Amino acid sequence: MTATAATTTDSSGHVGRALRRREDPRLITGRARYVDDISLPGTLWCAFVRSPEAHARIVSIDASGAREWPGVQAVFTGQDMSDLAGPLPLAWVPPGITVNNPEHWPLAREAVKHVGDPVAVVLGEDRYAVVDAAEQVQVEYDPLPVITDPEKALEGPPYVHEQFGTNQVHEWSLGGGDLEAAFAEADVVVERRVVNHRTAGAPIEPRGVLADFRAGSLTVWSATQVPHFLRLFFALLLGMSEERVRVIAPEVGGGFGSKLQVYGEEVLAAWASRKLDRPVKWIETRSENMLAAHQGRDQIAQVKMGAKRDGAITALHVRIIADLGAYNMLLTPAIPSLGAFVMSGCYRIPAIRTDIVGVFTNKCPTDAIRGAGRPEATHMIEVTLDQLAAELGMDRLEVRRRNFIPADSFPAETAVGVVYDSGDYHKTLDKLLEHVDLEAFEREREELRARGIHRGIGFSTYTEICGLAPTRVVGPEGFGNQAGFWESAMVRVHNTGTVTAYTGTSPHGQGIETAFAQIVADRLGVDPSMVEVLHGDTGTGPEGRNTYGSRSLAVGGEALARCANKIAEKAKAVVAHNLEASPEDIELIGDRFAVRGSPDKGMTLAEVAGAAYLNKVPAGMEPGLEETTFYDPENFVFPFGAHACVVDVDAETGKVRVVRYVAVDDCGRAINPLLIDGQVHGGIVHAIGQALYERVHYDENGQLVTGTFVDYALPTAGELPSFETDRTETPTPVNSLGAKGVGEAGTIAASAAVTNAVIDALRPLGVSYMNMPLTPMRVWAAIQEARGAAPAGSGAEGGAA
Ligand code: MCN
Repeated sequence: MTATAATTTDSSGHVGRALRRREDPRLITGRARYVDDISLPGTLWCAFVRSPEAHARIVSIDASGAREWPGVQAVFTGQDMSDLAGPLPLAWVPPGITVNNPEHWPLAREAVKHVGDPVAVVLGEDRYAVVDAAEQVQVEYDPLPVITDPEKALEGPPYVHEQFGTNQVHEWSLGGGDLEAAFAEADVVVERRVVNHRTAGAPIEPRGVLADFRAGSLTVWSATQVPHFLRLFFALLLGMSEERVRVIAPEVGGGFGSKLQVYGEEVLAAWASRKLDRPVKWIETRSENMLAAHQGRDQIAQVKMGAKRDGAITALHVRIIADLGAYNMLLTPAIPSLGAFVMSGCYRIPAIRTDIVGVFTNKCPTDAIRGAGRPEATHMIEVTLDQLAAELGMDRLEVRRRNFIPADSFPAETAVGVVYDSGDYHKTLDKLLEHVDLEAFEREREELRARGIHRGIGFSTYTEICGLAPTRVVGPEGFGNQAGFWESAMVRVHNTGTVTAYTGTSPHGQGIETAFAQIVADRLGVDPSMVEVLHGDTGTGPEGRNTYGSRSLAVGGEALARCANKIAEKAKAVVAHNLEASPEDIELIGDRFAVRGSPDKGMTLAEVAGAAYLNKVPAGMEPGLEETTFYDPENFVFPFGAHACVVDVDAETGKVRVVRYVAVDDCGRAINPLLIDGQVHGGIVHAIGQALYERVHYDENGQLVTGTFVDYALPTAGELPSFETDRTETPTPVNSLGAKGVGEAGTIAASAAVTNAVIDALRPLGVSYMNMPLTPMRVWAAIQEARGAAPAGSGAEGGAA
């Protein structure tokens, strides 16, 4: 699915080379080990009884039928878990504000708040019998009024959680500059309602957990992005000490943010294993995943942008209503805030303000889904910027160029006080236009129009904030987490000179094992095949902070680079000691630590290790060759890029076809271009999916209408063109690798490019604005509305749900 430009960025060393993913052979030959592949003798299987009601009081639960079912060992309800030390965690709250936070238990206790809320669990010997048994559990519900529309929810009752007397979860603002004066200065102000609808994580593998409490210790295998977080919360909630808890994330099967969570099902499995003294396993079905794994986006934004006649943006004000669903989960209320930090996009905007209101509704909770707040922000900015250009009668790219933060002004502080590390936005846009011949496009467009085909092109230029850390910003003194944010690494050189590298990140599809081996190999003078990269097991390497927010490379990779540097430094001292030279004179040349000027005089890593383990080291130095590093960066990193999308719209049916997609991204120094392309591809698909097909939809009774992949339309290769990717490399000064993140870039950029392309195609028909998802029905309705054939509001603005 690709046409890729550069494959190699550096002629020396392994970093920069497009090495194939070492993960893939096991994945594509079925040799990878997922949770479901792990079997322990005596395991009990779980099946959850989930609420069919969106909001109801639990009157009674009669589990007698299930208890009598063959092979059933236990049935538990919420009341049975009263020994849990506390409810499920909300770990990150924007500082200085009040967040209404209802208790959220693994099994609902008195009332259910959304369809799929678990009320009971059946445990038994047989995987399938427990599902049948769960159907025997009789739950009497007393239905309560349901609210699903977040705007109505803010107006008054019914309340999702009666005790707060409101559906508002929280209010939070971030701004800088004199907004009122900046709008007064503007010649033109555009205002649009930008709806970013709810999506699902839809990982390849649903969730799964196997918990084994044995002789006072708990081992849990879980399809999670955050094994270290799970260990902490298992310990806290079960009243155990952390060293007695080990969490392993084997092959995870993708997460896309939806496995950055401490789920009730995980806690329940651990709790039940201890209670019953048996291993406990739960493998989620796809429809359960659609019902009960956290979802994402779901924001309605009123976006107001002011500019001078020459296109200079003076002000941006965004008011977001974020539908957070029925509960706060690990990071729920913090997610919309992440967008606020980059609401300037690539532009110099003197005054800016984001006001966020979080709202409870009777839906599954939202939390981080790939991009988490930043796709929403980019969509708001880039779609509104096109609207502004139309209002000004200016070229869309010209308005962008007019406002780009110039390359020579980095590090650049935005109006909200965020400091962008490095950037060259003109360069990525120039490179994009090398691939997209706009004159040829216009000629083609005219020809197609004559044949009744409406072709459009849309652009999106973006920057994002990633590399989650540093503690000074996201820790207790900053944005309000209880924990520090850094990453760890450990490098062990074995007697034979092979290397084991441990990372505190926990990849689940990104290809980190390949990239991290490249980084370590270069620093130690070995081939990447000699470096084994281990991750996702709290029982092995040091404490870790895991994978999300495109942090693994920029934070975890840098930690590993620094750790390998420590090994290299020790190696130099050992070589100097053994060859009677000065450590300053030892340098790594190819595969040898050699004496400068005498390349024949040197030692390979294997020889260094041999000496180090024989204690042939300088006086006072410890034997062995193993180091640990914790790295807490000074700043985030800010990747950027320019994307273009070409679409054809069939005005008769409203069907949109993506004809071409070109992406030029800059994630600083490219460690492995092949991995970057893979990430960009996946990210773009994610966003095209949202723009055109995917939508989690609840009806007004809170019933999930899109509970399967038949109704929740994930795009397949059949709907997509071959992507064209290229890149520029603007190193970050934040880390020694010069690398920024890329795992979310495509998702962050692409929905605006697609939306702008569709609007561009439809402008001649009188359609000037549309909200996602741009389904045939909605596009058709917008065309009818523009033709005066349908009432206003039938299509273009889109609903809230
Ligand atoms: N990379 C590189 N050079 C760079 C930057 C990154 O070679 N300058 C490579 C890295 O080595 C890594 C990949 O690109 O193999 C992504 O790295 P990074 O941007 O650090 O992102 P993370 O590894 O932290 O991954 C998290 C990110 C997020 S937040 C989501 S959500 C997401 C994503 O990655 N979920 C994914 N990509 C995914 N890919 C798969 N297959 N499955 C998911 O669930």
